[in-house]
Amino acid sequence: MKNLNYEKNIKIDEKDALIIVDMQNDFLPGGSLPVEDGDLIIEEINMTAKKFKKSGGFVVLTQDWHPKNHLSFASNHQGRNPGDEFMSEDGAIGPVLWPDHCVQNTKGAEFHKNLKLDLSDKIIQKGMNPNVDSYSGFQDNDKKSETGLRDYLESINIKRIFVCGLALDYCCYYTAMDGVDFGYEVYFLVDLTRGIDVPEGNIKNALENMINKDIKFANKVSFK
Ligand code: VGL
Ligand code: ZN
Repeated sequence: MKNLNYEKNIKIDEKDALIIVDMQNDFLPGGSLPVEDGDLIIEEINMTAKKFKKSGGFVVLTQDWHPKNHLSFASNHQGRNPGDEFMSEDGAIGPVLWPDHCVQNTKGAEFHKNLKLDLSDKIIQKGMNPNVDSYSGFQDNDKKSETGLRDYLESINIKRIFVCGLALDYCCYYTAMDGVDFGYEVYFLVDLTRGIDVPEGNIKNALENMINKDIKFANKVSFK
């Protein structure tokens, strides 16, 4: 893989939005679908959110918000286990089945207690249709319905989005890719994500696809 090239001297203004993806208990250590070291990015995400607010930018949280009967859960398929390969024809579910996670109104679906919710301007929930998963913060996996994120960003005249949170190779990745398709200049905050890497090699693939999509990469030292 090519080395990631980090942008420098980014100055945040009122046309910029930080998209903090799925920083929920179930994706953090101790949760049902924990992303390794996911907790290590919380403080830096808070600092970055503060920077956006101070500079006139916006902060959006996404929240995975599934009904109990969601078909991405292995428990809703006879004889299947979390991690089993599963791909529905229209891409609505897959490429693997998950443990039950982020079930509506459970502790696991709540944002981590250390995440500074008062810095956020908007919460976008996704994954409510039991038959379709929604990795992207913008739309369902089958691309048939949107979450409201695009409408919100349009209403406040956002031109650039900065993606961070969990997980790098699922919800962050799909959010970033859709961001490009929906006309935004997209920055991926690599330090402020952690990945699942299921199936193996998934993180590498995601990064390569984002490079090829002309998504820009940023880290701690990228901001002015
Ligand atoms: C996610 C798998 C299932 C994520 C959500 O937030 O990356 N991954 N649901
Ligand atoms: Zn989910």
